[in-house]
Amino acid sequence: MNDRLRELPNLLAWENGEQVASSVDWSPGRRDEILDLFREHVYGRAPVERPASMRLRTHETTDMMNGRAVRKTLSITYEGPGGQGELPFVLFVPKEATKPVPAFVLINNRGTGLADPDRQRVEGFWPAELIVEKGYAAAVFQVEDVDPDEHDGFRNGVHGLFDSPDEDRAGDAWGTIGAWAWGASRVMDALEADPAIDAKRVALVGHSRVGKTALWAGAQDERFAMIVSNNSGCTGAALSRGKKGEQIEHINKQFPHWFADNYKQYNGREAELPVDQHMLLALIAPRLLYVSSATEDAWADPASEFLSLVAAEPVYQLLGHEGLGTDVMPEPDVPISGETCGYHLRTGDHDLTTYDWQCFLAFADARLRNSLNE
Ligand code: GTR
Repeated sequence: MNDRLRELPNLLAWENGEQVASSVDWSPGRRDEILDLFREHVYGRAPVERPASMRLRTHETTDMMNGRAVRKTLSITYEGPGGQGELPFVLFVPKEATKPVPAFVLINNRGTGLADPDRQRVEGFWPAELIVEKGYAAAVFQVEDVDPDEHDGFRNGVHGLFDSPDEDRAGDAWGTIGAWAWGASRVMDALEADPAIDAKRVALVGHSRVGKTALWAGAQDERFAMIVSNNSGCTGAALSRGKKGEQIEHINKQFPHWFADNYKQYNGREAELPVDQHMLLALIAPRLLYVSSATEDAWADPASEFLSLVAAEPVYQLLGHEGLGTDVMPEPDVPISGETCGYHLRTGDHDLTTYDWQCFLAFADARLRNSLNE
């Protein structure tokens, strides 16, 4: 056993030290305890789930991709004490589909240029044509439409709408990653309402800061059948204890708005955190989970991303499934998968590429189409 695994908080021991005896104790049970620890110490608590005021509007339906897909432009509106918000998103649905199709949702933090809804620019970051060709719907939303990626004192975006402006901000109030995860759940609400979509087979994908977001969204919202976390590194897939590259202190200093304020107590004190990131991955069990790394992405630390997936395996097993099924890190560009989890290490830089998507799609072809949800 890798020595780093011995240092981790025990997934299968209750906070009072007793062992989790069987799958019956997982959910409701130990799973809720872990989820609450992440809310309290890391990502913060969202003050609202689906707002009662939420409305969905379809603005336009257009034939695209040489008639192979229909593009829908939609928006979700909601009201909070601080005013009204609007989250636009785009959805391509394969045209030849005769029944509801599974879908891939990309959370995009890199601007519409890399996920162009008009397809004037086609980039590997969001190969919507490839996704559609494989029989999936492809949806995308922009993070800044939910909450800006800057430290604005939580005045703008959904924080401005739903947080109480009068009170001091609580140590466990949601940060920006929590807000983006909330946005992903609202898009899921919208997909559930669309008869063209098989909402029991929706995969949520994020790269880097939104790879962290995809994991947090999947941990909280069990409607997502598959989560893909690409190069998510620190406070994403990677274990914090013993991590190389970016550490908690770096991330909290550079991005003070991403997490709950409480998380700053753990700057340089990883060993004192009551959780580590394998516990976040385990919250996705028994659903499908794919983690991907890149050889040049030392800041994210591929070895710590891989080991985290290995360390989540006991929960998949507790629930009667195989996770990744191995603790041997594969060579670059050799994707591996077990019954419910997949992993690859791409040669190259911190990025989301067509190769990564091909691996996600191959995994989904094998696992999501016959997912555990049925
Ligand atoms: C980096 C940050 C990483 C990662 C990345 C990104 O600067 O340190 O945690 O989130 O940004 O989103 O590209």
